[in-house]
Amino acid sequence: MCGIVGAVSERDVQGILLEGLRRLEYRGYDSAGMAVVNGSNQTQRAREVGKVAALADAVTAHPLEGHLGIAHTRWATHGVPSQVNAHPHMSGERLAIVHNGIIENYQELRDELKAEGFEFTSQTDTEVVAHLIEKHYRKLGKLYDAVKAAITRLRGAYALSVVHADEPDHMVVCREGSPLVVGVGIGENFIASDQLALLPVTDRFMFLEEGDIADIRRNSIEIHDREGTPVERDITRFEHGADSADKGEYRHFMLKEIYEQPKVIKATMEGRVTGSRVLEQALGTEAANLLDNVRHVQIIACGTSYHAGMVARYWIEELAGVPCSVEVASEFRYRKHVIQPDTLFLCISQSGETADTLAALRQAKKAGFRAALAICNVPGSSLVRESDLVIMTQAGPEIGVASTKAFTTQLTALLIFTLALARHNGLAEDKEAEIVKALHLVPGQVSDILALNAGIEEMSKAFMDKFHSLFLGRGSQFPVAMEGALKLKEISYIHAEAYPAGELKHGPLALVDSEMPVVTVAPNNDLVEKLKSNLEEVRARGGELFVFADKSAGVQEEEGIHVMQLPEVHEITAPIVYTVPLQLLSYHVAVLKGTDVDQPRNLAKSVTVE
Ligand code: HGA
Repeated sequence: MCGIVGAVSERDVQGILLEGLRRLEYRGYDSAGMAVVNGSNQTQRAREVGKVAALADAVTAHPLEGHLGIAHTRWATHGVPSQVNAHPHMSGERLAIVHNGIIENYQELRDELKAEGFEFTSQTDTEVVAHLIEKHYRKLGKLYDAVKAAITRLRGAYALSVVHADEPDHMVVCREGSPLVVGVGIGENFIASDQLALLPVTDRFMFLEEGDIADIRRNSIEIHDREGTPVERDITRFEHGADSADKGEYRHFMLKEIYEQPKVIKATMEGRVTGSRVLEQALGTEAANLLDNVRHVQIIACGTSYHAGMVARYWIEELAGVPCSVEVASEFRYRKHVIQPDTLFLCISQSGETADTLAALRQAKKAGFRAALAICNVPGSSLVRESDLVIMTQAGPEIGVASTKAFTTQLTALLIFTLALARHNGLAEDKEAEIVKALHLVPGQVSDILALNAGIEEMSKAFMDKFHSLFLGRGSQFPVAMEGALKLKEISYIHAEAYPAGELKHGPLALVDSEMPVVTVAPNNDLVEKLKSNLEEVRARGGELFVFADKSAGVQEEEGIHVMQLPEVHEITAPIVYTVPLQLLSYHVAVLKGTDVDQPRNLAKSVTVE
């Protein structure tokens, strides 16, 4: 999603803005621009199509000099990537604005403002906000009051930064549904979508909260919350390097990445959902048109991403009522397949360079699929460049070879996609709201699971001397069981097999004895009673069960059944939450066995070979 950066300083801000944009380029790179209020109190603007380098060339040739400025790198949602649609947008010659997000009611506002005489030069939703603020500015005479009044009319998601040449000593910023951080300097202050943009100029940050509006000056930062109450937000210091290439306080990258999940799941939702709705344009300018015409979804992926695709199949068929097939890329690419008309090709890869997935995508593009959608974690990767639509997961760099946060953010992105598709296929508004609300609870629920770490570590001791294990799940928890088994195999080298619980008596039950631990995930859904019978089948054969169960599911700790009670979770979002204890279980088993957790034998990250 787009990146914004802003600065108010005693020094010239052009260089700060450009460097900030370079660092934000992973968030969008179809065009870039900046606006600077110069020494003669004029707003000057430069905008270029393409990467930040094109803007850098333009402003090197014709510098924008001044002490107050805002800048933007765009990933279009409304209006094609072009110079006129690039940010900053202006109303008149003096007010400029950058925006990250989507204004859902932009058409209604645009009609209204047009009728009042405002002239539009772009197709974006953002320009509407520029004119709306200008309209209030003419009445109220203060930029802060104008922004405050204007945002009461906005529906959707936004982070905004606004400057006006009549008030050359400050910018006004606000956020609702899209990220915004204030960088605190000495005699200068900054704002950006992501603190990484500002690391060359400060290491002190204030994270604005939903509904906050802030007045940013060289020597002051004044913040009001949604109710208009003055508030202080804590200043946190960025630990250099702690965020990605450094394990920080953690013993392994994998553990650090497991613990990052609440934050990155939230980041993957940002700008894509409101409190009760999915913003489908966050999937791209062409999303609405495309989703209207999708009659079938073909998911292709490898490894952990394949398991994410398998969960999505349950969601897509249940919520959107659209048939969905899932296949591993290395199989799909080497067989003849029949393509149903109007099939969306959906490929999932953490790195965006997975050789088999890429090859399948390239084939698919020739084979007559309606369009290709990629779910990916690495901006600028081949998969991202070659797909028609992209949903970036915001997991950040994943260093541990065994994927953890990439998986749960893929699930988050897939659920958002499913809801957008489902809306085009008749999903009721209240059902969408129920699921979006449940999705908002996921980061907190994952934190609750992380708090159970010590108990899971204790449980892991029972696996240390075992050679085999079974993982069981039903419905959308079956792929979660598969992912749990894969984690255990990858890092502890214990043979683990996943089965749909109902398949147990069709073969694998023959393997069950006291040497074969059986791990089961049991959320409280309509399959839980059936699952309980499956557990009895195991117990009757002397098998030892390790059950991760919703505390309201009624699974009791007994001889041979170890139960870890988990918080109550909505049935649809349960696969995201239930993955986490299985990650922790594998992690602790691997640590006890002394394997190389982050770089397990024979494996590599980003599988760029067949
Ligand atoms: N809706 C605005 C901003 C898009 C955005 O935030 N993308 O990530 C536009 O289309 O310009």
